[in-house]
Amino acid sequence: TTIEETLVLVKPDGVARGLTGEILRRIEAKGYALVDIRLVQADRELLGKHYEEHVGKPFYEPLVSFMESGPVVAIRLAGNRVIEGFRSLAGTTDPTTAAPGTIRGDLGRDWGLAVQQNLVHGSDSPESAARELALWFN
Ligand code: DAT
Ligand code: MG
Repeated sequence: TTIEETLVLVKPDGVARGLTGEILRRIEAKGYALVDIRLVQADRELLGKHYEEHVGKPFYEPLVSFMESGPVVAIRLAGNRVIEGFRSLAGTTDPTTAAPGTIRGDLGRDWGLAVQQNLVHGSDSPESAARELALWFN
């Protein structure tokens, strides 16, 4: 086994729609351990660092505006290969085509909403996880 930690965010759409409990239920049912959890109103400085890989892309500004539109739930999550495992639980980026059985596939709406309203974030590598956990939990 390879125990890892990852950063999960329930994004503003997930919090506003009252889906935090359902998302946590899926995470806990998988057997992952909640190490720390907090409600955060993120500002542009934090979001700029969090999404530094996307600075300059056409969707960057709308993404940051969306992410600062309301509180997010930040979770430090631990488990065997949890970085890849949580991304599998979350489903692919666009809820329109995310597989059924995943958080984005089952709960993500396709009512003409922008793709950034996809309920959750999960770190994509051990390096990203370490960097992002330091941003949100220090
Ligand atoms: P993921 O969240 O699946 O890791 P990502 O890191 O490529 O996806 O992008 C970060 C977020 O930016 C993603 O959750 C939603 C938004 N996003 C990505 N690609 C987009 C696009 N082509 N148009 C609009 N928003 C996009
Ligand atoms: Mg990403």
